[in-house]
Amino acid sequence: MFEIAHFLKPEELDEALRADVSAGLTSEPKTLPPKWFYDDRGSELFTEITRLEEYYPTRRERAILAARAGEIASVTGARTLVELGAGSGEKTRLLLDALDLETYVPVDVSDDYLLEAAEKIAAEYPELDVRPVAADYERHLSRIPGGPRKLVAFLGGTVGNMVPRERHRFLSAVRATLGPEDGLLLGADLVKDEKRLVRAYDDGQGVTAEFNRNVLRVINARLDADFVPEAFDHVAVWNAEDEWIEMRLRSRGRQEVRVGALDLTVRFADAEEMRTEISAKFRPERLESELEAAGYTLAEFWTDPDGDFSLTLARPQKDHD
Ligand code: AVJ
Repeated sequence: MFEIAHFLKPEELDEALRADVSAGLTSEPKTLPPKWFYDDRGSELFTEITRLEEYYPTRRERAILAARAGEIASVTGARTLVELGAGSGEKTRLLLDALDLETYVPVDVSDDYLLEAAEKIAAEYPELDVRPVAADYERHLSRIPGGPRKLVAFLGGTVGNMVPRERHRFLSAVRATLGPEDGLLLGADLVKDEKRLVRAYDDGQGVTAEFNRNVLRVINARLDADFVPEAFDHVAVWNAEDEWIEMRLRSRGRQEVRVGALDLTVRFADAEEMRTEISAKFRPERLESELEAAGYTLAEFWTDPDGDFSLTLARPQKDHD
């Protein structure tokens, strides 16, 4: 029906994976970036996570969007919606129903998912110009098409996957794509009771554990590696100093892993932990100061009734134009 604009050639994606895995597995301590969780199985596992009783963020953000979509429409007058990390699009519909849009630009790295979601939305909203873009929103922001009265949405709390320095760079790069009438709609999870936070990342059914191990399956399949996913335990801890959840994989015993495509042999000590994700949680003041430092002013700040999750509407600072 339509084509995806590809800013990411499959070779580039492969090259980025190789570079990340090679750097991560040879550093001390070992790390792997979370963006490689999301092959088809990883995306399905994440969808399963969003339905878990313990995992509150998706439900809370949806509640805020349901309550505020009308206000978002009237305050922004948005005609163009650019959604970064578009995913499955359930929450998107709340925005599409409320906004009076001409153009919808879903952006995601995983293009199978993207095309499927975009086709469904195009069928449901025949008046809407749907222009899916396969891109890495950390690298290709300036090339993503826009339109008049643009609202850039970055939902789900994915901003928490970045460390503060990366967040600043990312928020500034988004800011650089905004005109004076445009805005950023940012979903961010909030600091709360440690027990609830840890449970949200270490559920009783072990879905998050499978999601975490899935990154090893992705590396096995794409880089000809021989990780035994079951030989790693899922660990979720609250880092109180940095105020983020860390997911790690802990080696059960000593083991040696071969990554064929990198011609690399990696050794794990018994109980060695490899970090696979951070998920930062915010205090409202911090969110505001980070947005201000990146050239925004806070137009609206909403939470759900329990104050679990936040949705911020930020606008470009006037003196920056
Ligand atoms: C999709 C990045 C928002 O950090 O909460 C869920 C991913 N990791 N459970 C998050 C995730 C473990 C999720 N984000």
